[in-house]
Amino acid sequence: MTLQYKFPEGFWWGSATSATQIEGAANEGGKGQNIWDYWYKTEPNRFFDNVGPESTSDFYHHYKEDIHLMKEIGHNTFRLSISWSRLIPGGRGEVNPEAVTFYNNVIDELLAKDIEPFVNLFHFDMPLELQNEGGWENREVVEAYKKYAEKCFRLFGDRVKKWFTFNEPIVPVEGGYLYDFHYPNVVDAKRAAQVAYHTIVAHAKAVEVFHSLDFIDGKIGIILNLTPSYPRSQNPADLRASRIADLFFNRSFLYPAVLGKYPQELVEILREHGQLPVTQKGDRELLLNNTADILGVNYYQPRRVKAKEHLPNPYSPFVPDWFFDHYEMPGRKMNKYRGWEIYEKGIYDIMMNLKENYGNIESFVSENGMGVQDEHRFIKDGEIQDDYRIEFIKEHLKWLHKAIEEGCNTKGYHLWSFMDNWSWMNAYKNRYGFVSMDVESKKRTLKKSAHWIKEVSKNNGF
Ligand code: BGP
Repeated sequence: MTLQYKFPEGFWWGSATSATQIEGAANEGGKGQNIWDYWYKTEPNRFFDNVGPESTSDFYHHYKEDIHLMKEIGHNTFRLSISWSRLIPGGRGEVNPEAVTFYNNVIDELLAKDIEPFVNLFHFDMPLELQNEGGWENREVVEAYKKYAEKCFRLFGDRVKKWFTFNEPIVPVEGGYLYDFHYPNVVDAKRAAQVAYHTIVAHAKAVEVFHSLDFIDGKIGIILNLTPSYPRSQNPADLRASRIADLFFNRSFLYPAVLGKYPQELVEILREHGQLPVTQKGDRELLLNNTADILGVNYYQPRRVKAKEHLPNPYSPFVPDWFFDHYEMPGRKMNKYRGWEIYEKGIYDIMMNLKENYGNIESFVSENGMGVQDEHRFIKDGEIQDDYRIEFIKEHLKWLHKAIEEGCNTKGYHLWSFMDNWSWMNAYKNRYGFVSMDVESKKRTLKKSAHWIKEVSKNNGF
């Protein structure tokens, strides 16, 4: 068979998930509470259809069946996250033996099926007790995280070779401290900056510990959601707006995680507006000496911006949007269900940027996907005919292929997500999986895209 898009030998085919979104068993197996368990209990009506994280996809009890399906559809890699509050209830102290057994079982089952586990340590799920101490605003929580990370490396590092410190660390900053879609629902840029800063310090500390353990021979990195920023026009005001959006939403994490320092322009803007976080002596060296070995790129949509039409009210709370307005490009392609623009070339632009400005760091697409509402409308002969998802993946893969041909150090593609899952405030509103999951019965059924990806993975291209 002649393949038009052939990927390099050993390309990582797989999908991504996170503990809170798939495990369920939120009150089982000795797990402690995290902010999602708590927020849902206190404000259930903020969640789509009032559905919370108690049972989700019940991976906790179905992991064998799920890993079997992963194998069935050609995965050679799979991303999961460890739930901090499951492994160490309360966030500090003794590990929970039932959690150790569970994660050992999952890792061993994956390896038995020749699926390499990619393990992420933090996916939005702060243990409640630590949030009550201030969460990432509190420097002591950074120390607790470092201990948790070390525990994970010691428990599972003999078998897990790809580690990630955080998934989308900017999201709890935006959601929790700027735009009200994560607990603790605060709007305060200075606190947001502190949270962002402490997250990066925590990342660097975990990298430092990881590299100090001589029995470890894997790699450690971070997963960032990158939204390439495109200006409305080439006029200087639009260009500046786009540059600042990029500064806040991409370079704020890319720079320190990959280059080990903050962009000077960001520091200056925050200083000018009185928003600089508190730092400690030695942090600068810590960041510089502990950059990521590998970068996961989550890409869903670009960010299109234009110059601000009205000056912000200087008495309103400072937010990054003071510097730009969002711009809806005429004729843009949309995922109308999720309300996100589809721009496949964005993946290529991200990878070329990593090649040119970030030392061509080893990377992979760690999330990309299409959330669709009421997918049962597309069932035919018992199977969801998600041709739109196949098209979506294919078009992104074409651009990824081009990036690789042009020398980008890109090693794989993970769909968000393996199966339909509980998605924070959106609960089950948008379905993302290769595998559909009946919320009531928890029955798993392959979608058309699952059969398609099986062929693509087998042939290493299409
Ligand atoms: C990413 C997160 C995932 C997942 C995905 C889809 O930002 O890493 O956890 O939620 O987005 O998001 P949504 O369900 O909001 O469409």
